[in-house]
Amino acid sequence: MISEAVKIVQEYSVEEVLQLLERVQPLLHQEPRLLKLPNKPLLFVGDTHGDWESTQRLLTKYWHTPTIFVFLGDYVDRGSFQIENINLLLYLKTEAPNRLMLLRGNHETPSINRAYGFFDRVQLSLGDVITHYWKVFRDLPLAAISVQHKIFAVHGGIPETLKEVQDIDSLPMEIEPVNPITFQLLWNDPRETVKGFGSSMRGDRIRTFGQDITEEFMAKNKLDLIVRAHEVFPHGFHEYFDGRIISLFSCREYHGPIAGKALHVTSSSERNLVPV
Ligand SMILES: [Mn+2]
Repeated sequence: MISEAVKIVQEYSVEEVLQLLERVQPLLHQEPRLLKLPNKPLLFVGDTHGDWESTQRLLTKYWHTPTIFVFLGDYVDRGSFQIENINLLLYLKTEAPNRLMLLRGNHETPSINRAYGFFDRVQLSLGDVITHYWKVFRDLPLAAISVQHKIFAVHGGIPETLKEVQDIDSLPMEIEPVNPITFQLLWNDPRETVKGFGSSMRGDRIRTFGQDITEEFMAKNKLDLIVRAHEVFPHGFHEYFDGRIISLFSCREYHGPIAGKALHVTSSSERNLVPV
């Protein structure tokens, strides 16, 4: 299945890419902004940034199992196979919408695509179709929750002004996220040294958050774990706050080699970091 999908995506014409984007957009549009994950084993995948070999390896490894894939965003920009990477994931979404969940990362936005390569790459290889990708990115869900495994999944982190986790469901679908809650879901970072919310080197509208915020959020929402991405670690993962948050990075190359990791959660909620 995966090797067939890879072949299909490799041979796409511009017309076929447009058809794919038109097929997948309504599918994503009808998903809730806060996905409820099914009662199944889960594989969480961090940033892939155009490293579609990493994506293929993980898909191949678990596709024949009952595992549901939860990709945490940042599919495009930077790597060599950005278009192939996002097209493969979107194609599989159309073929098996319940097998993989695609969350939005901060790189699935126009301003970041203009700065980090996806805009130029699309313009060069496909012509004037970037706005069709942006409509698809607008409709990607923003977070996911597993009641059974007690896991919350998001690209960045906990937003400062989020009152109830259910409020994520009523966030607007924006091509360029302006809503501060949406923006911070995609951008915020946990920090061991921060109490409450703190400033971020990444920018004015972005916040860092400490263990106190994390514990409060988790208690309120009956969670055991937050899985997020958004930061590079040489070993592909980092545990924050005594393992309350696991941060994943799933590329095998990023200014040098990376031992990319994904997180597999079994039906009995056992957690295993798996190499990409
Ligand atoms: Mn990111």
